[in-house]
Amino acid sequence: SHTPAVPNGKDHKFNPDFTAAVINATGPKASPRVRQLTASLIQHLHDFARENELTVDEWMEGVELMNAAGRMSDSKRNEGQLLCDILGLESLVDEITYKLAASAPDHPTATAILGPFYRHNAPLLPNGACIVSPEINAQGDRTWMHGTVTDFVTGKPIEGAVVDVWHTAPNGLYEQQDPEQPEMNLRGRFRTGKEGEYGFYCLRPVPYPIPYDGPAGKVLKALDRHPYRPAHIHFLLSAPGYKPIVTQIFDRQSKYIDDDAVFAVKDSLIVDFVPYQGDPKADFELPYDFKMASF
Ligand code: MBD
Ligand code: FE
Repeated sequence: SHTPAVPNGKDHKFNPDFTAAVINATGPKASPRVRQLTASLIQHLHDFARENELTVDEWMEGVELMNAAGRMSDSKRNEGQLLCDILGLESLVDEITYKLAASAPDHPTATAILGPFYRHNAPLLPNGACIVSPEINAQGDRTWMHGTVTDFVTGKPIEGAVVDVWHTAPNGLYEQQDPEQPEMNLRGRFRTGKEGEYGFYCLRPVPYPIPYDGPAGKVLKALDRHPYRPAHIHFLLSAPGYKPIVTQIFDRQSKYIDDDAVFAVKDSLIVDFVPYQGDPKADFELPYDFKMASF
């Protein structure tokens, strides 16, 4: 009868041969990329367990953490992503994915992580519209944000680019976390005009804690870390013929600008809100130009 090879038959799982056998269990139809990624993942996971002499109880705690994150991973509570964020993984893969774009001379707008609170199909609004519900607009620092979207090589305006924006209310909650806010509050999509121009009213955001009453919070607590993010506004830019840009901008004056719980701040994305006199609808002005790279 067939004698099973390592890994099924031998009592020496500490042996690196065991890891090789697990990796080699991958079949011939696995795609090269899947083969490469899983081989590396298995290697690192096994090394991690060996180096730390991981116990069954400790491993099971990790499993339960992932299961708990999974149970919360609806659109309102994307804890799988949040766990990655507090471990710096989303920021790292953002950097790896976009490092070439960011190192080009006079580079396009830097990227930053998407985060767990993006929603598709934010309302398409005309330039000059306000993304804040009237009730909440009265509670915050009203801001006129405006600028252009241009091609970073030619400097030419990009007409018809879509600026998709989202940020939190003054209570630190995104609209989908907060039953008091109207649907799609503090979200909008704006299309640039002939000169690449866009403009909308929003609020000057505030620093706030990421959700810390779930698995991510448990990890932060165990690590003696705080859950706060500096004040930020999210963007997803897209335009025909151009690489989409996922990014955030950060308020220079905000607490936690140097200590973001999810490690997303980049110097080139730090902005200044300017006290604004010229407009009865705004307390601050925020000029900001985006630069995109063509495919
Ligand atoms: C956020 O608001 C956010 O932007 C990220 C990246 C993670 C958690 C909460
Ligand atoms: Fe955010």
